[in-house]
Amino acid sequence: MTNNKYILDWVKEMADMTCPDKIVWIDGSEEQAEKLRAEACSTGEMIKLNQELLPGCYLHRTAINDVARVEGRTFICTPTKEEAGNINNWIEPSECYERLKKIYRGSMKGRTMYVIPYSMGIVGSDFAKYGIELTDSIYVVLNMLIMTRVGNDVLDAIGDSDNYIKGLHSKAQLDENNRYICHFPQDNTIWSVNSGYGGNVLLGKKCFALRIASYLGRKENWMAEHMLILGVEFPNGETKYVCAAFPSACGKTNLAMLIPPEVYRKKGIKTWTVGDDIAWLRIGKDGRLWAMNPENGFFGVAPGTNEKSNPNALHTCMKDTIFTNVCHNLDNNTVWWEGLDNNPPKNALNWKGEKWDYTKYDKADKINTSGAHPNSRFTAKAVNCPCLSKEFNNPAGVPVSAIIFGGRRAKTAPLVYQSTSWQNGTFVGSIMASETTAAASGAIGVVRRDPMAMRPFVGYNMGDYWQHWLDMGKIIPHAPKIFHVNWFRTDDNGNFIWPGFGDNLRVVDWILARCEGKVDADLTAIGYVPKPEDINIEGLDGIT
Ligand code: OXD
Ligand code: MN
Repeated sequence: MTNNKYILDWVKEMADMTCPDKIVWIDGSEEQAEKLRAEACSTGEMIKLNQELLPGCYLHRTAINDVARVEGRTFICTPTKEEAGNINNWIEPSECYERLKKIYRGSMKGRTMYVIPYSMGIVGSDFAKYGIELTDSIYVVLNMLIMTRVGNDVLDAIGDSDNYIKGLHSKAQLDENNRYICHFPQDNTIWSVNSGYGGNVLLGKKCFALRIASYLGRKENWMAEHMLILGVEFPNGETKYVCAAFPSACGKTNLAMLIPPEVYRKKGIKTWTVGDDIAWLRIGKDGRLWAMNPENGFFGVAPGTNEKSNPNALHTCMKDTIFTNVCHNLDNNTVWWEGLDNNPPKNALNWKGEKWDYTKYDKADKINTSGAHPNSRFTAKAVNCPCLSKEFNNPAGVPVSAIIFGGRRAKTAPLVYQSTSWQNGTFVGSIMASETTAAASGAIGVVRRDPMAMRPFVGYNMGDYWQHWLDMGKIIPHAPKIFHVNWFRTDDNGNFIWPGFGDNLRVVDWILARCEGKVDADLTAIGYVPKPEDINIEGLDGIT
């Protein structure tokens, strides 16, 4: 534990308000985690899956009304509305604290409050940031143990300072009308109540590593972005890194874990995953922009993940994984989701825990007829990823050659183009748009503007965020080049034009060649576009 007075006083104050029966400090040990898993299984909060086929794997179901991030109930609580901007929801901080205190009061009665000290980044390193999450959910504890670096060494690293993010989460009654995900950037505080869905309650992820961190980044001259980090290793042994920002459920995990097409593999080109969702970017001593992944695991979308689309993700989640809201195959006590294979289980429970009849599946009504919820997830350890980069634990991260923006657009946006400068690239990021997905509640498939894929995640005014991008451009001596991609264009019959998945490396290859000045391009009104012959389509069926 700790003697840190700030921490002890704050834990006491929160416990006095929420009234848990007991308080348990999470120490990061396997022994404690195992006890919690057993407890969660004994209460039905988690189901232990077939340990021969899926060692260390569990299934959890959230409440039916609580399956995605709730952007309408997510608030940035800065003293003035201008600081939060006109895209974020805003409540004045003292009003918000008062409103939420009423909901939190007594909400942990009969429950345990867990104290989770966690680090975003390598504990003790220059660029790590620390948080403590208080929660009444074992599911949250077990997910945080996978997604972040948890334990007593974090308390040691915080020492006697008050420099840590104070997160309070209570499931309360899971009442959607009183669900709040609130950020107080000036107070280093996050309060989340009445939800049990990952994106709302694993406070290290969206709440800290994006919303609070983007605010800190602006103050401290760095950037927190909704980006994957991918390494491409060339036969000469050199590895180049790109960061890519796509909105939720648009294939960041797939690009981060891609397997090169055969023609590339034959040439000895390999790809490595550094991160699949969040990048913290700062200027290195060499004047380049460096990216590190503050997380320690993947909270990936399950549906659509299969041996072809993303074998690396599939292998990553074959052990030590918590599955949420997927379909439960009762014949062999394993899990299934739409798009895993063509063999839906005949004897199964759907994501709601009801008997599921796969023959009734209707694509137009996925929520009610699918086995797995469209936003069902796997929480899996990064160390289990077969293509994890050897730089994953490098506290400084990796130097970035290119930043890629992209969205899901059936029409309009071309396969790839390059901006003409950092400033123009900032503009390209700012006009990003994408068709909405199931990762957030609301309509699906509608084009919405999602600047830098950060619309739901900027912890302050979007206008100031763009200014921060422009300001950073002035102080990065060797800035990455900025590109835009769209894997999702369709023909008039609605079929995808580009094969996507591993073949996206062909586009990344062009991007890296551009960064090195190895390939020419045509300057158009939107920026540089490739000459058709410069995208390598060798071995690509059906494209000539
Ligand atoms: C996520 C999201 O879970 O963006 O990564 O919703
Ligand atoms: Mn995300």
